[in-house]
Amino acid sequence: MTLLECINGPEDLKGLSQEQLIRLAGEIRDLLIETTTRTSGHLGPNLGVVELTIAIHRVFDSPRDRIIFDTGHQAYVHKLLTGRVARFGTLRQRGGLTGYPNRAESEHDLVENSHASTSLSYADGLAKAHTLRGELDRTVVAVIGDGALTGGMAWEALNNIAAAKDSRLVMIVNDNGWSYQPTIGGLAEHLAAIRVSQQYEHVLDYIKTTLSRTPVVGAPIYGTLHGIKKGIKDVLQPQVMFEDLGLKYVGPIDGHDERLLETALRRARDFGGPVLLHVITRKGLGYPEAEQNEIDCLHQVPAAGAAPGTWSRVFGDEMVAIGTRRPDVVAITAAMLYPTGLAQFAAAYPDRVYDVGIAEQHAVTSAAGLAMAGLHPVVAIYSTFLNRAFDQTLMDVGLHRLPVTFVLDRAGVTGPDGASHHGMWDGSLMQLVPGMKVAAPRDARRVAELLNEAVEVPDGPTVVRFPKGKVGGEVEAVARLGGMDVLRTPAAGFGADVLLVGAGVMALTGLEIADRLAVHGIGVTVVDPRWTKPVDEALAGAARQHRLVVTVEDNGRVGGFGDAVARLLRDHDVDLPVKTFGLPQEFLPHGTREEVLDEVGLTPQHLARQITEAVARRSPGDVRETADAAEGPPVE
Ligand SMILES: Cc1ncc(C[n+]2csc(CCOP(=O)(O)OP(=O)(O)O)c2C)c(N)n1
Repeated sequence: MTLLECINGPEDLKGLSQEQLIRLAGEIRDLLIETTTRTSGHLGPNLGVVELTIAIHRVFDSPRDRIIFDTGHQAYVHKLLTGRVARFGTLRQRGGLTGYPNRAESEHDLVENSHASTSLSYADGLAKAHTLRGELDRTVVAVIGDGALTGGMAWEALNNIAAAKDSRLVMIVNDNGWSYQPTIGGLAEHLAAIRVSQQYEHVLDYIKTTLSRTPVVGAPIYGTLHGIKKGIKDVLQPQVMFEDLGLKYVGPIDGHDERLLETALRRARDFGGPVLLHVITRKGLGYPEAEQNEIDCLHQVPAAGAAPGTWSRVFGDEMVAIGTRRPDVVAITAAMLYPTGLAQFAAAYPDRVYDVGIAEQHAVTSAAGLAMAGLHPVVAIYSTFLNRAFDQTLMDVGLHRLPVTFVLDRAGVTGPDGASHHGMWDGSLMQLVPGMKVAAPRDARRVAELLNEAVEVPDGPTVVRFPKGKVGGEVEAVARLGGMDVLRTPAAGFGADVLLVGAGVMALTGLEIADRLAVHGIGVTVVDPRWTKPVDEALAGAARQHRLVVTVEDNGRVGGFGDAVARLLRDHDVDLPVKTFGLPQEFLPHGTREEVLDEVGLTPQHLARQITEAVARRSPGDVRETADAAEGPPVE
């Protein structure tokens, strides 16, 4: 039995010797590597926080003390130390452990949202509540990466935390110099300056060795210690920005020296007010493939880069072509140059790409500025992360009718990252933005086509949204209807029973549905709208020639494309039933994309059954009975 297998909770860590802790760290790293290379997952970040997480759980008393991991992708070690070793092999698998903290899994998990830069705000609120309720024995611990610290929310929180002098709150800045790529921006440079200040480090070493012999007696000692250090910092550059904000700053500390970490954490805990602990770690430590990976230290396995054959890569290739023709086209990424497919554009036009850090709100309003000055920005962002910049999209871009193109990768069900990563909101949110045009390509050829159309729009924002993963085969249109592609008309001898409008890749699902419905004698016209906003008026005329209208989209059902189609038909007094299929408006669990789609009934088989039943209800004699019609669970 390994040492790790004997750890059923944080209390089991407390009696371990220094030598055992080193062994434990090795076992954790082995398991992290063995598991994530098999299941996929965030490897580099977790290898970097092994000692830090051990130290946190030895010093603090979770769950009475509250531990929050910003973003949560680096919480695997925390999972292992809080009773989940036996289940770790199920990581990110359907029904298995989630890839982020999860309240259903453990009382030690508090925040499960995997959108970055929120931890300090949660921590601020928790600590204030503890103060107000007189729970002065509780400490809140927030672990935030230097990447997540580039997000605006983190700074709003710091501003408030600095003023909340009574908050028992320890902010641990886990500084590995990397986000997905090396962290950029003024803050990153500042942290780097602190890190490389050799002279300063030597002095710290001296202080560390001297003071680690000093018994920890709480705030007074800490205050003295802090005073000494601040004095030294004033003499030795660089000047410490955090202290200028009014925050107690401790560091930098070697984040792989477990003993040292414990000492610092105890002092921070006992200080009695907010403390910022600056910890230096190495992303990927203990796995040479990760340590030496120049792209992202194996932030994720398999790599999140835009591999050949993926939607992101198709987009990236087309961006390079557009860039040659259009010198006014520039690109913006929020810390995700490789995953969004912009790396080639950056290589070809290094001065025309802006990595703004994990700062989606800033990315969008900065794009507004670029557009105001005559450029055409393409903001490449994961669908789920655009949520954060909704107001900027609505007011700063939309209201000003600015030509900004949003390329929303990972739209629809994404898979193993779970509820907070499914890109199922943008299709509805974008319907709300006046003047916004939204395109949903069904295949690679349409990515290029629609992206080119989008960057030609001179007087308002556009969106191009596509899913995660590999792009499928190309499907050519058989006819054009307004600005839409007709992919299939009812075969000879079939009536025009159903007008099926499938947004983006769901148009291809529509073709499979049509095949299945043909078995029941139901004639289907399949249309790919290409642009899901505004809805093409030609749909009203086409609908009149059918008996049932069906929409299918890879987005939440509420307020999405289907609802927009139904509204258009009502507005044109088309009195036909409309069935709108999409994702149930719920926080969907993790699993592969196929598993989740199957679970929510967004597959050809489930949908064909629903549609067959709907047609049969209206004209029972027209539907041929087959075994298939009875298969499959009901859909919402
Ligand atoms: C709002 C938001 N934008 C983008 C991401 C994607 N993302 C996940 S982890 C990460 C990098 C985080 O870097 P850092 O906080 O330094 O942690 P590290 O992985 O280096 O430990 C990014 C950009 C996200 N989770 N949330």
